[in-house]
Amino acid sequence: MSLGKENNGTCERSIYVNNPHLDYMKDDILYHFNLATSSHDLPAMFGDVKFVCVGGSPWRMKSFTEYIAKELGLEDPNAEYPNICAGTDRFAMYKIGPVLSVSHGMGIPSISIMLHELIKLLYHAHCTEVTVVRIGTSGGIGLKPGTVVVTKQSLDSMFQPRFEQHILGKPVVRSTELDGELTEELLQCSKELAEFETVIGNTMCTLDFYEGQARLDGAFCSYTEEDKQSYLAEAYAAGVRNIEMESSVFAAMCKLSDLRAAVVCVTLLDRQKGDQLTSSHDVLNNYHQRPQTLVGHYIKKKLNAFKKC
Ligand code: R2B
Ligand code: URA
Repeated sequence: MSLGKENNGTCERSIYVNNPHLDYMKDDILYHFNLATSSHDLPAMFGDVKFVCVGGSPWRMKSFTEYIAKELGLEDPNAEYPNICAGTDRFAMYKIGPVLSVSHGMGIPSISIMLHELIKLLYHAHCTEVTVVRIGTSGGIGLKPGTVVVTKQSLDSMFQPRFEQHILGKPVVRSTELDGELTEELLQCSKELAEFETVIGNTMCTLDFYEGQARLDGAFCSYTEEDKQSYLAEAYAAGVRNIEMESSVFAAMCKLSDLRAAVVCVTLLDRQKGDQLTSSHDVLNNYHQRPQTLVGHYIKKKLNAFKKC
């Protein structure tokens, strides 16, 4: 499918998939969503989607849907929000109006499977003008816990803005560039809300929570506190303000499919001060809601602007 689709004389931004084999498939089974083109009317189910929010936990993605329903005035006290992916426990998916909310589990392999199927779903549903935001948690560097970071660039563990994957046994490097305008719009939303600190910064994406993030509290550790601190200082000098585990492949895959994308993660602790998550359940819960609140405000603002057009 081509990049832009002519529609009533206007060029709408479509979802781009780059796979000639898809054209020859009679059915496309989105196995981890328990959906398929032959058994589900994907355009009817998802054709109106304009915003997709993805996050690690199924529970949090359901709570995001409940929150956004209230914010958009689409709440129905008698309605349950059914998990569209019921029938599989791999991922959970909820929809309210033009907002789709999908869980992706932890780490690059898990989110990458979800994104392949999500991108095909949006493509089969003929969606246009879709914005995708990952809302999540992270460890901060030099920031007060609870600060929200909107990612400027997703960097690998050597502080390069790239995502490397092996395809047919060969390394393929992809760009992790995100949408600069969307990043700035999200920062502006945070200023309007004035509820918590938000910064724009680079995000380091790692393959592991423990050794990959220079923690001293894993089952194995072959470095000293000084080694850890000097690595985190190097990261800070490269503009890294937080560390998480999915942003690189998220940025790379959204860029390949021409999806407007952003990453918004709250920092749960300052990694220069420790490794363990010692804050109370209530404090962590409050932090978890911050990316949701920010993205909720952004969606509401955009939808109000659409209505005025
Ligand atoms: C943030 O938090 C998770 C690890 O606790 C991981 O999915 C991530 O990116
Ligand atoms: N998620 C991460 O990946 N790292 C942290 O330190 C906290 C949350």
